[in-house]
Amino acid sequence: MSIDPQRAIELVRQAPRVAILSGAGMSAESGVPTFRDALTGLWSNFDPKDLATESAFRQNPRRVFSWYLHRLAHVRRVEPHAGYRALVALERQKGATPIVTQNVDGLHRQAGSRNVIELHGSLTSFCCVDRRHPFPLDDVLKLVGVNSEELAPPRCRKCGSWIRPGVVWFGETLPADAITRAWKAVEDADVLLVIGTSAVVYPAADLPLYAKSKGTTVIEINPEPTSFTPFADVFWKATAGAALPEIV
Ligand code: BJW
Repeated sequence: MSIDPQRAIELVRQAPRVAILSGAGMSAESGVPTFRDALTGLWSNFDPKDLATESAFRQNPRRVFSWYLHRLAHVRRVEPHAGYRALVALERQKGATPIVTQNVDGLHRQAGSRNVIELHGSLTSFCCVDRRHPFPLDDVLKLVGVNSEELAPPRCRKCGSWIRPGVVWFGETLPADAITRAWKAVEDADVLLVIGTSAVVYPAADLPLYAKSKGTTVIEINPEPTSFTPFADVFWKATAGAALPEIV
């Protein structure tokens, strides 16, 4: 394993096809909290069992819905940083550069990346909890800023069940189409850049290992080592906002 950033830059420069796997660290410099960073991570203040499972939602829909509404309002105020813009430039240089993201904040698209695969859904999509009937974002946005600590979610107009965020909670399967596209993107790539993920949540955490098994070169960009680091071809100890602009 190399820790030389120049090696990473050279490998990306020479690769005809590059794919990206991003996690919460990608958005940290835009002001979106990660999940597992000590002190600042969302799970350092909240227990995922109370907020990121369907049973938590059914037990306390007000609490869970309000938490997601709060996060939606926050991500609507933030901007993609220079690292995001660098990935847009990389797509221009290389052609299709699939970005497989675990993030639900929509910042890759907002920056202008066109080939984004959202493994864990999106904070801007809503549906009902019983039958997954879609619910309009505009009707949810009307509730942002309503002065109430814990707001009841709206009801589905078709079946009357609660409206929930269109994200993937623990114990739920990932969207089949996103899975297929993500695994294909990694299979087709010469280099996979793994940016800002602790690589502990499955099945996303399998992707870098799958890439290695297919002979794809894997470069990890993260200020902290992860359990995947020993398997990376290059570990670039840096933030996304510092490293990615250097690559392009
Ligand atoms: C920087 C930085 C900077 C900081 N620049 N970097 C196999 C083994 C064990 C368990 C399982 C398994 N297969 C499935 C499971 C169960 C479970 C799981 O993985 N559990 C593990 C925690 C043990 N997986 C699931 O349940 C998944 N579903 C599934 O497998 O379905 C099949 C099934 C069904 C029924 C039964 C069994 C199987 C679904 C997972 C859904 C995850 N959902 C969440 C919430 C989404 C909604 C929301 O946003 O609220 O997704 S959890 C949370 O973790 C979120 C993230 O996408 C995900 C990954 O986190 P990520 O992105 O890695 O963030 P962090 O915070 O962990 O790491 C940040 C990193 O950034 C750190 O490394 C920092 O150092 C770094 N960083 N600043 C660059 N500036």
